[in-house]
Amino acid sequence: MLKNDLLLQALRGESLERPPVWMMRQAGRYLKEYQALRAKYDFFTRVKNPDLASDITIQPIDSLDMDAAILFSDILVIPQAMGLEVQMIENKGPFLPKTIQNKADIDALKINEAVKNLHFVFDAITVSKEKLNNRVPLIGFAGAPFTILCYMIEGKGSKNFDKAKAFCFTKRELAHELLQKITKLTILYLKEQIKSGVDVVQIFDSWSGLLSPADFNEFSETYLLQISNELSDLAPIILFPKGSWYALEKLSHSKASAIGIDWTISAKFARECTQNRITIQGNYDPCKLYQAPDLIKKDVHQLISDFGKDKLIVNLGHGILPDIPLKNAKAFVNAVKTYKETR
Ligand code: 1CP
Repeated sequence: MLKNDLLLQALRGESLERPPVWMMRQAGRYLKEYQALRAKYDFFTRVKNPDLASDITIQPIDSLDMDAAILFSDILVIPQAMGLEVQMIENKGPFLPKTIQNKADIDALKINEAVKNLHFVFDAITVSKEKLNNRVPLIGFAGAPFTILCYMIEGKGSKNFDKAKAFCFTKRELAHELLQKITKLTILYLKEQIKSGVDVVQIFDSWSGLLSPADFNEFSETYLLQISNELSDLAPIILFPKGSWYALEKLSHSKASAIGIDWTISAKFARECTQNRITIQGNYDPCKLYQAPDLIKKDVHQLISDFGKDKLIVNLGHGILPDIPLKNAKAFVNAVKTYKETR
């Protein structure tokens, strides 16, 4: 039994004294314990060694005491397991030397073998659960099919992912073939993560906000719904279609348990669109963590009042930045823990 299951309660929509809190990218570079391992081992060694990955997973729980851990891994293990080379270039980000261009490239992508190639993730989950010793729930994750397609076509990070979008619009059938293949593997992958012990799964659609509402329906939502329909009986799901404010209403009718939002969406708008049908996760601007701790505390209490304390998971609107002082990250977490309704 979990000692702290606030996150699971919030995902079930139960009324709580205060909402749970965790931070996207909480297992990462703003922690000196992480930097120490980063200096010794390259990125994919950290990801693929279950002992290292699980140590990094629990670092933020030990030092900041969040209400949930998220597995240290990356969304790009999926293209890698399907057979594409993925390099992580120091201080720059991912690079895929060979991108997907045509039908033969898509046909060559593996699915069944890919699940076997991902066993290091399932092992890291098992070891993380042991090290967490039931303190808090463990969140597993995957990239949304559209976001994974972005990297498979573009080959690296990009501001607008023009090539990836051009592929979708000019080679529509191939794009859907690729999205469907990624979806199939993602469902198998997340089922295996749940079997290995994750309590919740989050789907990161980091680039869905680059799409118009109609294109989002076609290239992203279709696949997010397939994933939620397949998994919702097995574990609660958090969908994070970053920037896709127009998707809130429709996704609030999906089988997901929560929707993550970024800071461009107001609490009022989010609650109006979703009518309390679903828990909201978010949405503090990660740049505001540069402010002094007392201002962070004031903002966080305001955020909770604006959304209401129930059906809320306090988080950032995107990942924590690498140079945020630890005391500021702590102020964020502690502000949630000291929140008391003043009515
Ligand atoms: O230490 C380092 O220098 C590597 C930085 C880093 C880290 C800490 C990368 C490279 N990935 C990660 C871990 C990671 N990635 C986690 C760990 C769990 C956590 O603490 O949250 C998660 C959930 C991810 C997911 C991820 N990877 C996303 C989706 C979330 C998001 O931020 O939008 C994306 C888009 C990636 C790709 C990726 N991996 C790494 C970088 C720098 C990037 C982004 C590249 C780009 O700008 O396009």
